Amino acid sequence: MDKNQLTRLSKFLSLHLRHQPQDLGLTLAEGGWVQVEELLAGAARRGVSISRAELEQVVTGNDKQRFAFDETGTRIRAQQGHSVEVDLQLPPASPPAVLFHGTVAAALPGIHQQGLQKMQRHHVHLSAQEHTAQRVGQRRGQPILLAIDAAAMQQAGFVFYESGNGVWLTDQVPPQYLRQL
Ligand code: HQG
Repeated sequence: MDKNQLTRLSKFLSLHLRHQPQDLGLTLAEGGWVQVEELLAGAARRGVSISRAELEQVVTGNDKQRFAFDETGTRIRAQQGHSVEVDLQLPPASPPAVLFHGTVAAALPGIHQQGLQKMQRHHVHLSAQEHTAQRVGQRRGQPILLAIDAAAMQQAGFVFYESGNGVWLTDQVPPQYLRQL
């Protein structure tokens, strides 16, 4: 597959493994998993023919490691970013002292007032690296970087999770833990 085909397939998988599994006749099991065979059959019914080899290429070649197989290789899931109700069963983890979030100016009034909220997703998404947060912000325009005092949050009892692809997740970030860079 060339790069465009990979991107198209990655978007197709994101749509169905995070947001609309029912469109392919799928239900996400605990942990967000679906049977690979059911996924491929569901896609085929919609006229999207995907081979096992192509699926493996998307999983391993994905720039953000968005998807993962289970240890047996028979199930697949999105590592984060779901909008459907799903418990990813991630264990709480200890974050780096400072985390980053990339956003845009239009979001700042709301963020100053309510802190970072999860919006349509299950968690607020944070990055350990500034440049990653920069890229996330850039999706929406001129990026604005926020630093999060994760150490203070953890001390105050907020719980963090690390997704399989290194995104830090938490329920919310109140304004007092945010600083604009
Ligand atoms: C903003 C992509 C107003 C927040 C990326 C963001 C990431 C508020 C937007 C992942 C707010 C939500 C997540 C408040 C937060 N008032 N605006 N109180 N609180 N916001 O897409 O972090 O390609 O749900 O700043 O690379 O941008 O999907 O979150 O601008 O890793 O794998 O509301 O999605 O990954 O937007 O991105 P999103 P995000 P994938």
